[in-house]
Order: sequence, then structure tokens, then C-alpha cells
Amino acid sequence: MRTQVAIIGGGPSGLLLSQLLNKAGIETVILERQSREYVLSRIRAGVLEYGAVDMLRKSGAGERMDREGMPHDGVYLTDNGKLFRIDFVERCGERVMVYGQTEFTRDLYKAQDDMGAIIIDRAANVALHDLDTDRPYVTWEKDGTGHRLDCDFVAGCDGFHGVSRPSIPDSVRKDFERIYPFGWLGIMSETPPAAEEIVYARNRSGFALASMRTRTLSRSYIQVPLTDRTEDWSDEAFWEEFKRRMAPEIAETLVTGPSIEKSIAPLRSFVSEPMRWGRLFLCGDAAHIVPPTGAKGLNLAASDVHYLYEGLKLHYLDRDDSGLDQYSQTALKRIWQAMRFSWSMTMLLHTFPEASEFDRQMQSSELVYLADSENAQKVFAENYIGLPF
Ligand code: FAS
Ligand code: PHB
Repeated sequence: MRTQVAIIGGGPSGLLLSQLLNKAGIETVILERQSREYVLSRIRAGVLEYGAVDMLRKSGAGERMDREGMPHDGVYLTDNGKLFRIDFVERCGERVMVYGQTEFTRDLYKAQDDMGAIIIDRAANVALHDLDTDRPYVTWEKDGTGHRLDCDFVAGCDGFHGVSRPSIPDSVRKDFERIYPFGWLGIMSETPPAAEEIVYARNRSGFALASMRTRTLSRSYIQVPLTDRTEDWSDEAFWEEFKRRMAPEIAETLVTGPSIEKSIAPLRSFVSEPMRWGRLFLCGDAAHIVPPTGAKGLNLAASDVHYLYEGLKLHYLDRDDSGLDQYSQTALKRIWQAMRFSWSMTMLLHTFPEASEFDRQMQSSELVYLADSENAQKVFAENYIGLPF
């Protein structure tokens, strides 16, 4: 088998890159380790920056998002019960789109199927070869048979636990990491959202987040110790703690209900440099992980895809490698900005076991400043809606 770009991973990064390249007449093959059902069963991100919204529209897969997605002009924050709102449109003239990653991924699978794209799922033991030559290739097994795909380039879109990042020699790679001493317990419930926009709550008992997928499907989170397991939390215990951490005016009107999904995600900040080695280009979670506090994970994958797509298009259509040569440096500049924002929101809104009274006072005073200062809100809004690509 031969193609122009081999894409490892059929998550949002891989699918969006493949869809854009195919639309530009560039051949791809996606190799996905899991079944499509499994990929679409994962509950992940919920907020799209306007850049990611534009990318999905440009890919030709944005029609359902525009019909079913929920544009949000702002967010609420609450500090031990005091609630305030930041208006993105007023501060920065842009909004975000609430549209679940699962639906984003589903739309891309449909668009790729409609184009007759080659997506090989349940591809086991994917391995990358001769990346530092001009004739790289990929091997895998499926149903007991070995396969080989020759290609010009390999896009490593296989997430944090994928095979692509480790294919870059340790002597070349530099990893940066911070692991946070807590996780997020998230539940999905068929209940109306706690508020008409997303609410980030800082509370002495811990962080909570009220989000949604539709007007009848809520996504709610509370900070929990890393030692907690989902079976430690009944729905009743979750809602009681969630209401304790939310502002009273939100807790009083909250409609609770049974969880239809419950999971705990650990939080880490992680970046691996460089994002290119020879003919391999890393994209999305394969290269970086952000704590979900800033709603940046999926959106950073979209900006990586933007830079890589533009570089590959320039290579194939104009025989110009400048975009590919600058990919890692260009992508990392935006990644580090989003890394900083996600880290700062995580440090601001969560309780830390080792924090002193002074540390907690610093969190409170920063939230008072954010509530009162138009300039501070402009900086927050500019980062939350997404810095330009
Ligand atoms: P993904 O991990 O989504 O996709 C990688 C794909 O590669 C997967 O389908 C995987 O099966 C496949 N793969 C892995 N190894 C392979 C191999 N060896 N061979 C072939 N295929 C392989 N972001 C937010 O913005 N907000 C959130 O609330 C949020 N919540 C999250 C919760 C969890 C539990 C996790 C893990 C992440 C969350 N994220 C969130 C981040 C998430 O949305 C990612 O940023 C997003 O999935 C990135 O997409 P990809 O880069 O495509 O990686
Ligand atoms: C979500 O809806 O899952 C969500 C929203 C905002 C975040 C993180 C997750 O910051």
C-alpha cells in the first residue's frame, strides 16, 4: 500500500487533518487502534474556540455544529459563592461554541466516509519506520495479518499514549511536565444545565464546573483527590458536593438526576519538543496535554492541524517546504501560550493540599481583580476564546 500522508490516530486531530488534506486533493490513510464505536464512546471536551469552529466549517463538516451547537458569549466564575460573568463579545468581539468533542468527531467520521477516505480501525501494533529518511513507512497487524504502508510523511495524531512521540529518539526529545495533585470527577446527566453558560467555581471545598452538551444534557465536574475512584461517589454524594461548591443562586435552582456516564480524569500539563523528527510530525495530544480547566485540549489539536495542513499543502501544491520546516516552532509558540493560560486557571481555581492561608488569599484577590477589572477580563477573554492561529 502507498499514500502521501499516513495518519496515526482516528481522533479529532487525525480526522480533521485527513479531511482537510483530502479536500485539497492530498491522499491520506488513517490507522486507528480502536474500533470506531470505542472512539465515539469517549466523553471529552465541550468547548470550541472560534478558530476550531472555523476549521470544522472549512473542512466541510460544520453543518450540524452550526445547527445544534450552542454559541456562548461568556462564562461565569464564582469564588466561595460570589458569582460574576465575563462577556467575551463585549471584551474581545468573539464567542465560543459549546459542542461536544464526541459530536465533532462523529461529524468528521461522516465527512470522511462521504469522501471515501481510507480509515483502518482496529489496527494493532502500529510501528513507524525510516522516519529520518525520505522513504518512511508504517506497519501494523489486523486480524492476524501484517500490513505495510509506504508514504511521504507520517502525522502522529495518536494522543498521549500513542506510538508516535516515543518514535522520536530520547536524545532528540525534551519533555516538560507538571502533574496536579487532584483529578476531575465528571458526570453526564439528562438534566437541564445548571446555568445558561458555563460556570467555573472556586470553593474552599474544591473546584467545580457546570457545563453542558445540549439544553437537556449537562456535563458537571468536581475536583477530587487522585486516590478517589468513581465507585466512591454515588450520584447523590456528587450532587451534594457540587451544590456546596456552586454559587447559592445556581445551587438553589439546580435540577439533579442520575448519571449516564461517570469518570475521573487526572490533570497534567505536558509538552514534548520538537514536534517534528524527519518525516514525522506530531499533532494534538501526541505532543501536549493541558488540564481541562482552560478548555484548550481539543482546540490546541485544531491549531496544530491548521499549521500542519498548511505546511503539507504548500509542499504538495507549491513544492515549498517552508511551512513544514517552521511547523514545530510555529505550533509550539501557540501551544505554550495555551499551556500558560490552562496552568494559570488551574492554579487559580483549585484547592491545593500544601497551600498556605497566604496562597489562598492570593487566589481570592486575583478573582476579585478579575471580577472588577475590565482589563483583566479582556486578557481572560482573549485567552479563553483562543489566541489567533
Ligand atoms: P485523542 O487522544 O483524542 O485521539 C488519539 C487517537 O489515536 C485515539 O482514537 C486513539 O485510540 C488512537 N491511538 C492511540 N494510540 C494508537 C496507536 N498506537 N495506533 C493507532 N491509533 C492509536 N479537552 C478539553 O478541551 N476539554 C475537556 O474537558 C477535556 N476532557 C478530557 C478528558 C479526558 C479523559 C481526556 C483523556 C482528555 C480530555 N481533553 C479535554 C483533551 C482531549 O479533548 C484532547 O485534547 C483531544 O482528544 C485531542 O485529540 P487528539 O490529538 O486527536 O487525541
Ligand atoms: C466540558 O464541557 O466538558 C468542559 C467545559 C469547559 C472546560 C472543561 C470541560 O474548561
